[in-house]
Amino acid sequence: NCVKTCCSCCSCELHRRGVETILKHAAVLFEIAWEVANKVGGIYTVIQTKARLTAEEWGENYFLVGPYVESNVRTQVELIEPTNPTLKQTIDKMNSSGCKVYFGRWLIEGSPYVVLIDVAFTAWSLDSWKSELWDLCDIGVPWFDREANDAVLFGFLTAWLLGEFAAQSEEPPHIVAHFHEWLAGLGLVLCRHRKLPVATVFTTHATLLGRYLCAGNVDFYNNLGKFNLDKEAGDRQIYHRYCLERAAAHCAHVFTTVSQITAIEAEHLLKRKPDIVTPNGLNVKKFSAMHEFQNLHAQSKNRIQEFIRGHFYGHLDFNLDKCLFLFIAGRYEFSNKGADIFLEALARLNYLLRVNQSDVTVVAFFIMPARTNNFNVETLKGQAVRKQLWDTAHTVKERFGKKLYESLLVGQLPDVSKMLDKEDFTLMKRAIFATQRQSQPPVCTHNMLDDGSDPILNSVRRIGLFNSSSDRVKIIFHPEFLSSTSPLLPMDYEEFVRGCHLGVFPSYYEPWGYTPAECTVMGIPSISTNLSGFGCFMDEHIADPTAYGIYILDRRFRGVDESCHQLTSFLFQFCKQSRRQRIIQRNRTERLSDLLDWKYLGRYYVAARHMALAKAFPDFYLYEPHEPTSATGFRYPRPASVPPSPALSRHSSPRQSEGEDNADDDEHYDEDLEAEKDRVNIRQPLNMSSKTPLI
Ligand code: G6P
Ligand code: 1S3
Repeated sequence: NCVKTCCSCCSCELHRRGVETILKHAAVLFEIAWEVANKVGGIYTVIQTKARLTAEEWGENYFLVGPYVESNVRTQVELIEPTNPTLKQTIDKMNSSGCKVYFGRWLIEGSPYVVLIDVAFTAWSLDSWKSELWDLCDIGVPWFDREANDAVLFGFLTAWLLGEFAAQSEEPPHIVAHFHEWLAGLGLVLCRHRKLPVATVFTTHATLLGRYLCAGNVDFYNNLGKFNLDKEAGDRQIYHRYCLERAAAHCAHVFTTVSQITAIEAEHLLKRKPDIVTPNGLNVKKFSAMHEFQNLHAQSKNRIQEFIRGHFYGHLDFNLDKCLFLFIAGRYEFSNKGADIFLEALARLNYLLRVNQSDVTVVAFFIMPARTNNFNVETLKGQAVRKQLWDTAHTVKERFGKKLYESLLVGQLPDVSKMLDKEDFTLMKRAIFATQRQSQPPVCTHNMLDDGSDPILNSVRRIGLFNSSSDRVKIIFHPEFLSSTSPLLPMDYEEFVRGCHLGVFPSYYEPWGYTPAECTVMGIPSISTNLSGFGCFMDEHIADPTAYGIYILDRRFRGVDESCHQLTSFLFQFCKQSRRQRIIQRNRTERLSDLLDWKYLGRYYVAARHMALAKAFPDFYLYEPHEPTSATGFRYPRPASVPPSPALSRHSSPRQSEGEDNADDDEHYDEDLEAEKDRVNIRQPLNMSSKTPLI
């Protein structure tokens, strides 16, 4: 009966036989996370994008388990009767015992089944479950920590669900339960304590202590092994959460995390070395025409330019065609996400562009949600003025066209001097007068509630980048996530990213970092760091990341000032590129998408599950990882088609000749053809690497 189950390659004989064994034993997979059908943060993206692949692999035997949140269910979930008879009995039994458990299909790609548990409905059990938790493992959860209370309820309820499912099954079932993050971790601890027939996997997407320590002023990476963990957790009032996280990591058959850097962090802070690194993927959309994403860039850029026309009305003394859009986006953790050094580097870039008399203007967007009191008047006025100018131009054009038409109708060429009359000029003058303004274009688009203490605004005040005419670097802080229904910048995040030139994510604490990954699959270059999971992953898999538009900032072996200097140099080099070089670079960036596709990265999840099955059911499964050798390590080569780095093909001066910068846009299609030659087939099993992800 015993079948060897291979590791991570998805296509070898061992893998095939492993999958057959899972099918034969009708193994069932439950994936449990607080962010199932519940968008809170990055874990939602992991679960939501991965669902299709996992549903394809496990079919009817795949169930996601999350909290029931009515507003989410109304918009994202179709509630149905449970399809699996055992699960139906389980849910019926729980519901008749005072729980509220729902079953449905999550309306996302792959339409996976979801089991949603209303934790509030069972809040009456909180005290007894907390005391059971205390008796079991001395973890006391304070009454005021709402999130931890939810974690207790969710943990007991998921363990109940799995236990009931096992009890209802006729044959001893083979269950795999994959738990994400500390909020779901207690369910795993209880499964092990109750000795349920469940193969458990625990994935942490960051460590609690790591996040808290980095947010303070701590030299985190140089002191990883030196922290007094209990004390640090206690000082931050997260000791109970920390205990739940650590217990889950230790009880799991298989412990995983999202990157090598977080694996090292986990080893020190949770005292368990992860068994496998499971990097985060995305669903990569492939266009039938390879240059389609370039067209999308141009379209979205036009829309951002429109916004800029309004925002800078009265101060549009720079050439929009030579304007580069940079952005940083994400959770507002000022120093963890590197907004601090980005601002400093922008100040230095401003100086460099000015002394080099560059004709490039940089607009840097900060998209980080903060507490606000809606848009400010000045920002809204800018868009209204732009609209008025547009309407005026349109009206005059209509009147002009009518006169022209009438003249042609009577067989005469128009008298050009009479085409615009006094009324037209009055209209136009009025519109131009409306664009006069006394103030500078605002840095912030909203009324901030904490204006005086806001870290971005305070840095802007310190470095003095107030969008004045002499500045070559302009700043726009949009303290709210983007939305296509916004009256100001009506674009969703994806459209906005496509329209920008460079994403800048110089994070200090970033277990993975979806933002630069999203840029990559859309063909937009980005800056990340060697302290982010994404940056380290790309560095390992690409021979010359910079040539592909993946700039990796060194924040590990350099001081803050040096990192800032390097960031400035990346930005300045980027500003020196011609349009043609940017187009070539975008083509190369987009070529890396396959590397970030779940179709490739999903295999590490497969490996984790197989490993857990082999540990929990050793009579049925055997896990045999490939020996890592340097020959099996996968690496994108330097691009062969053109000089490897735009830096090498750049001009010695920041001023490009007009001809060069206006290079025929069609030229990038030649590069598209070259791209096919360079494209690396990462689906070939030969290139499958267990080198990095398997620690
Ligand atoms: C894409 C479009 C081109 C456009 C170019 C602008 O490649 O297909 O038509 O000229 O983007 O690139 P830029 O880097 O200047 O925004
Ligand atoms: C975490 O979310 P965050 O932005 O708080 O999980 C994400 C998904 O694994 C990860 O990409 C990110 O780096 C972590 O920090």
